[in-house]
Amino acid sequence: MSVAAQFSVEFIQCLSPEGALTGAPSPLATNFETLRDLFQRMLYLRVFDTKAIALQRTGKLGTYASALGHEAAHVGIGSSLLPQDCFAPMYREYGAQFYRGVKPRHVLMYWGGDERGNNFAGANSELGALHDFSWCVPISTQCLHAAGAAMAFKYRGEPRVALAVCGDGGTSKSDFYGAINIAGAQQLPLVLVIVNNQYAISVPRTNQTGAKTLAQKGLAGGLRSIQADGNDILAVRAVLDERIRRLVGDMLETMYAADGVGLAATQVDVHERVIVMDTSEQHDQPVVLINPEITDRSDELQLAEEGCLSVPLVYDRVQRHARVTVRALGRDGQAFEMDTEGLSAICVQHEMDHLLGKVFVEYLSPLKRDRIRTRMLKKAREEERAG
Ligand SMILES: Cc1ncc(C[n+]2csc(CCOP(=O)(O)OP(=O)(O)O)c2C)c(N)n1
Repeated sequence: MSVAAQFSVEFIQCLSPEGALTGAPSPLATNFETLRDLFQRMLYLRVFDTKAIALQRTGKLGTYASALGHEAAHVGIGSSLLPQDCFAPMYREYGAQFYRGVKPRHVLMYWGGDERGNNFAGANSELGALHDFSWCVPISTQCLHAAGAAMAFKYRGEPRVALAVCGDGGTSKSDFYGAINIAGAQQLPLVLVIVNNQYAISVPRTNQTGAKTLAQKGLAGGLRSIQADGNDILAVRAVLDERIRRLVGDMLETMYAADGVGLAATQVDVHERVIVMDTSEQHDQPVVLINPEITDRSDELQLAEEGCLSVPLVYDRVQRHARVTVRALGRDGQAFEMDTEGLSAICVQHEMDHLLGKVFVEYLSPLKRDRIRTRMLKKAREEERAG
């Protein structure tokens, strides 16, 4: 008998139930400032949840979906999302939503029967969560809403992801499978997080599905699927940050193989705000910029020749700022600021343009652009003829 295909589901746990490290510490595990912030946010959520339950039990609040025991999962999600991403919650992910501008009073308004608490884009828009969907009680329909948003990001070439959360029970719904299917088929920037609390109201997980793991449902649609200990914030973050780490590794490999000095994620058709560059002579000093932002530009300009892996064999002179300062997260997830000049400054500006969908030839005169277009069409036709 031959085997058509084989799959496995990785399990990530960084902390034992007693809180001890299970292996080598991840970069996040030694970043005490971030750890303190994550712990404070989990504690804040627990305190809020305890109060909300008390209000509900004393008849001062209507239905309330408790987040007890979900703190690490929700705070892990909130801390890994970027502001421009899109979050599609179910009905209890307050710990993630507090990162995005939602306030405890909105939660209490909504569950108290005032729908204005659920209107992030309207009356409360100044508070943030502008890119997010509202709480979604119809089970797993939010997975399709997020898939739609991810489809739009891909179509518009925007470096953003959509992330939806559903429960273990929610994975039994066709909406969930539909989202997985379209995400795999169209390679969408969609992340689906299943928070498995073992029950869908009174129905245990074992009655919900015959699947050994819930993560394997993603494999069926062609998605990379990982299982993590949801009570372990380091594991939750390791999984959610892993996609970026893998992307950075692939991008560096592509850049060095093509003998380039910089590459933006959008050039490899990945809609994330990630840049890799190496302007050192020996090509041995890689720089990784995650979610980069130019914070300062010199008035002085420089004119220099540029080329681009996306427009092969085209070189021309472009005017840029002589020096720029860029702030970003590095490969280890730590924020840093870098002053650049010369080739390094050109590279930062060139790659930042890519993240905005702009290629360096757009700075050239219309005549030059026409000539380049004609040359490229001719080359494409020749390649087509040659098979
Ligand atoms: C379409 C639909 N059917 C039924 C319900 C009623 N309902 C509310 S919560 C729930 C259980 C959901 O379980 P799970 O997805 O595991 O999420 P959990 O609340 O346990 O985190 C159900 C069936 C609903 N909200 N929507």
